This record gives sequence, C-alpha cells and structure tokens, in this order.
Amino acid sequence: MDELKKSNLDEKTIAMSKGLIADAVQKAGSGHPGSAISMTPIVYALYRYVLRHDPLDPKWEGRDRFILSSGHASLAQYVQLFLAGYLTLDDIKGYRTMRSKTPGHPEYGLTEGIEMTTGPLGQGISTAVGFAMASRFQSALLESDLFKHEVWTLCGEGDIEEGVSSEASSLAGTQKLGNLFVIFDCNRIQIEGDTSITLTEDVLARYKSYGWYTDVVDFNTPSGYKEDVQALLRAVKKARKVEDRPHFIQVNTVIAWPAPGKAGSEKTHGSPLGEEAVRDLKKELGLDPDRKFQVDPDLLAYARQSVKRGEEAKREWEEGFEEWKAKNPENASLHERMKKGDLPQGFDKALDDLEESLSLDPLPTRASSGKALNAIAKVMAELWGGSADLGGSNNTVIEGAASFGPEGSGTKQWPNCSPAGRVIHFGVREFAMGAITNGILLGSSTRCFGGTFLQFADYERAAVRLAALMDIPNIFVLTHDSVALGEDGPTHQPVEHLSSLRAMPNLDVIRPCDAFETCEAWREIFEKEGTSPSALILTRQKVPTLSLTKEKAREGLPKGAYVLKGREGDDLILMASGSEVSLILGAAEELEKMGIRARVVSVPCMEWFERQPLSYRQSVFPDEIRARVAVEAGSAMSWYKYVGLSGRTVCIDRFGLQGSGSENMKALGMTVENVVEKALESLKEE
Ligand SMILES: Cc1ncc(C[n+]2csc(CCOP(=O)(O)OP(=O)(O)O)c2C)c(N)n1
Repeated sequence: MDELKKSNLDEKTIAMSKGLIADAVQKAGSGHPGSAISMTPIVYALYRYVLRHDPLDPKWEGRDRFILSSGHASLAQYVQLFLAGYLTLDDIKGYRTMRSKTPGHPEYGLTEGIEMTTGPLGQGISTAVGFAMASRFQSALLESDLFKHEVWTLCGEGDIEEGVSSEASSLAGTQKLGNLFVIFDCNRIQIEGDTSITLTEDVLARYKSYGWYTDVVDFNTPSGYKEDVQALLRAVKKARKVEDRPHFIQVNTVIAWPAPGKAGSEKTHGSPLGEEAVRDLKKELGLDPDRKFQVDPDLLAYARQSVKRGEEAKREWEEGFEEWKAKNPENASLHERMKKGDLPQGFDKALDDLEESLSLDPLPTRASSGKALNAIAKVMAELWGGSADLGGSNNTVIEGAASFGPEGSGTKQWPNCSPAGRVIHFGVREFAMGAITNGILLGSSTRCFGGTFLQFADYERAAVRLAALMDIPNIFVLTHDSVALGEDGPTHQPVEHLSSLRAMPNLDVIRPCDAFETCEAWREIFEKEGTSPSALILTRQKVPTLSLTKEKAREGLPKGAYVLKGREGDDLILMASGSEVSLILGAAEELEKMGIRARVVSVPCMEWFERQPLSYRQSVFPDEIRARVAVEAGSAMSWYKYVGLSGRTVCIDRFGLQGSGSENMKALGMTVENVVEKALESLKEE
C-alpha cells in the first residue's frame, strides 16, 4: 500500500493485462472477455497491493485467500496470477484448451493460486463465508493469530441475484466476520443486458441491514470514467479499520472498458470481441495493435515485485510460527497432525468403546450417529459442524461444546458462544450450509459436517456437487431418510434422493442399517483413502440393532456391501440398505421355512463396493445366483445393476403418503410378504 505513487506503472500494467485477456479469448475462440477486462484494475490492485500472498509458495498457510466468485471472468485472475508469478504466458495462451491450467472457470487443485472452483454463481461468495469462519475457528482452536487472515472475494450481479449469497451473507453479518471482504463489481450488465430488468433493490442497503460495513467506489467520475485504483485502495484501507463486521465494497464499473463501440454492452459478456475490436481496444489502451500477447518486461518485473513482497511477508510469518511452535508444543502438535490429515490418538478406541457399550435395543440410526459423532468429537478437537436448524433432529450437536459465534452473542438456548465454539447454527439455510462447510474445509485443516433432512439435500445439492468436483472431504449428514419418517407427509418424505445422490460422481452415499454399521460408517468416513465427500443417510425411526452387524460390520462395511447371512449354494440373494436390511432378514427367515436358502447382503455404500476387486464383488453376488431382490424405501434406479434381468426390486417409485411411518411402509410395499413374493417370482424366472 506504500507504492501508490507509481500509479502510472499501475495503469500501464492494467492496460497490458487487458490486452492479454482480449488476445486469450480471441485465440480460444470463446470465453468471457467483458467483465474480465473491466474487473482487471480490481484484481490487479488486490494481488499487487492488498493480498498477503507468496507466488513461490501458493499454499502458504498464512496467506490471505482470494476467490473470484464470478468464475466466468477467470481470465481476470489468470492474468494477474501470471503477472504475480504463479502462471506462465503459455498458460494464458492455453486458456480454455484441454488439460490447460487455465480452464473456462477456475478449478481447485488444478491451478496454483486458485482457492476453490467457481462458476456456479453465488457459490464463491457463499463459500468465502466458510473460509472466513474457518480462519476464526482455527486461530481460536490453536490460540494464535497466525491463522487469522483476510478472505477476499469478487462478485458480480449474478452472484448477488443468486439466493445462496443472501443466505450466506446474512449469516456472515450475524457472525460479524470482520475478516471477510466482498468487492461487488457493479457493471449493471448481465447476459440479458441491463440489470434494471431484474435487480432493482438497493443492494448496499440490503448488506447494511445484514450488519455489514458498506462503501462505494465509483469509477464513473464527474470527469469521465476513471479506473481509480488509488480510490479503491483508500476504500480498502478504510474498510480494514472496521474489524467487527464483514465488508462490502461496491465498485461501479463499465463492462469491457475501454473497448470502442463495445464497452457497456452485454455482447462482450460471453463472446470474443472480434479481431478488429481487439485491435481497436489495444489502440485505446496504448498497446501495439499488431502484437498479440504483448508483455513488456519492465512491467512484468514491476508486477513481479509481489514475489519479493510475498517472500518477506512469509518470512515474517514463519519467524512468528517457529516462535509459537516452541512456546506451544501441544497446539503445535495438534496443528501438525491436522495439516497431515492424521487421525488423533484414541480415534479407534473411542468407536470401539462405543460399540462395546451398545445394547441390542432398537435405535434410530440418526441417534447412533449422534453417539458416534460425539465419541469422535471427544478425541478430535478439530471436528466441528452443525445443522440447518435441525440439530436435535439430525443428532448433530456436539454435546458440551460452545456454539460458534462472536463472544457474547449467546441466546437463552445456546448461552455459550465463542470463536472456538464447535456447534455451528446455520439457520434454515441448507445451500449456504453446504457452501460454507466446503469453505471451512478449503480454508483450514479442520474437519466439518452439516446436517439436514435427506429431503432438503436437494436444496444444498449444488454445493454437494462442488464438494465432489473439488474432491474435498465434506460430511453431509442427512436424516429422516424415507417415507418411514411418517406424518410430516410427502413433502418431507424422500423418494428419489438416494438414487439421485448416487448418480453424482465422487460422492460416497452411505446408508448404514443399524447402530453398528453407523459407527463403522463414521469410522470409514475418516479412515477411507482419498478425500471424497460423504453423504451419511440416516433413519428417523428406530431400527433393530443386529448381532450380525456387531460381528461383521467392522470388516464388511468399508467394502460397501457384504454378506450378512449366507453360504455356498444359496438359492437367491436378498439385498438392501439401511432400514430395509432388517426387513430382508425377516424375509430370509420366511423363505427358509419354505426350504429356500436366501443370502442376505447389506449394501451400505455402493461407491465403496464398486471399488472392490471383481473377485470380492463376485463373492458377494455370485454369478450363478440369478434370483435376486433389492429392497430400498426409495426409487429403484440404482439397484438394477445388481439385480440383473431375473431380479426384482421392492422399492418406491412414487411420492410418499400421509400416514404413520409403519403405515406408509406397509402401504408402499415395504413388507416381508412382498419381499417373499418378489423372491418367489424371481426364482421362477431364473
Ligand atoms: C448458477 C449459475 N447460473 C447461471 C450461470 C450462467 N451465467 C454465467 S455468467 C452469467 C451472468 C452473470 O452476470 P454478472 O454477474 O453481472 O456478470 P457480468 O455480466 O458482469 O460478467 C450467467 C447467467 C452460472 N454460471 N451460474
């Protein structure tokens, strides 16, 4: 921030950046030049003067985080990442080409300096709220300001219009996240043109009412359009003085400025400007119209001063870090373990002890899950999470822990609030909860979960998808998993949800059948290889606790499907997940009475089963047994791959009913008699 006087060099670097953006879109033949061009002064100012970052160490823990919520404007970030030293000019030339580091929308894990995948509008700004919460929690947990950093995000009207940004921003205000900074690129243009046809509220007033600090920087000055980087930096300085509220700085811009005949038009949003227009733009910017991908070495050297700045900031941080480690060995070893992703001592024992203590009384799997979660939370200090206003129903409350919130913000029901609080109250904001928990995982080394009813997983689905796409180990706890939830009726009874979640790549959908499988599901969520997210699907109603799972789940559950009861020469296979496993056990008994040997297979997680070697899969589902019945209180779709052409399904391919849980299950065919009937049918077809 001391280098403001060099504004002329700044202007030239910004002009050069805009030329690179126009060329890259032109070369790719497609892309989003408009806002990438007009956001450039903002992104440049952030990387050059505001963010604490080290291009030589993109993952440095002490860095500030920057998220481009307007993912379509990716080139605005890529070009600054190039100027700062994260990317090469060839990367810029490779924009939108296959396997390049510069895809159409920024992708987490692919490109240095990209903190999360963006593109689905609204999610960047909402996930940023999670990043900001993570920084606060982690620094409180480890009792050090070293883990406090700023979280910056740049968004456009599209993000503001998406509902999830309102959910998350509202919560950010309640949480008084003083480390969160949103810059709103207000160009009053979206794909269909002037935003006054869709967005007429006073956005600043809205953010003010959420409890945010707000400010405006207007590039449309009385003396004409001026990309006033210094005015922006002054606004940043002013905002930083306010530490007890999140910050919203609106910057009024003109899309694609200063492309002659194009600036201000929605046509620049999503297609190349055209060769002639790019030449005109370059002339306007003082660049050589005949040169493509023009980079002035002096300006590049000027921009690369970020490297030195970053190295210095990092050196200073590391000195503090070494000192802290020496003085705080306990926290330091917790920190090291969290960074490595290792499990705490006593993790297995906590679950073993819990299983030991379980009786064979029936228990809803959501209740077993609450027990397992709490057993783990006792030994895993970095585990936190909550629910979308259903904590008691989802059994997601960490008992005895404080709530996460600013000091002194407690209520009658939740009197203890603190930045180290482990119970998060998301409010009825499922989508924001998904995005925020994603941000928590991306922004810290803590572990996190979020709960709601399975029915409302659809509300948070787009965030679940981003977790799967980014390959981050989020835990989505989804209870009340079938029509057996009863009297709340069809609006609350999930039917298609299991199959629809299973259709999502890289998401492990786990539906344990009883208390033992539920404990093992939690164990495997933490012990499994890789970092894929998990959806844990749990019952509202009581289910029998089985001695069979007590004996077999530890080994069987991680394999995704296993034989609960069976031997060589079985006549048919009954398979089920969750609450329907005890149903097929009952059916197997009835069949046994008829002299039919039914194998019983519990299928808690199809994704884990698919990863097993063929020999194992065939040992569970031997090719020669073609009479098969799959039973699940949800749509049949995901079971056809296991039942084969002679098989049958006992599933629910219609909406639920008004009635008690047991009435519904009976009316919709989830009965021993029905399973037996289908088994006999399948045996006939063999
Ligand atoms: C959730 C979602 N819906 C739709 C889109 C498609 N889309 C990409 S950009 C855009 C318009 C965004 O307008 P704005 O944020 O004002 O961006 P600008 O035109 O200023 O670049 C739309 C609809 C998307 N990326 N994400």
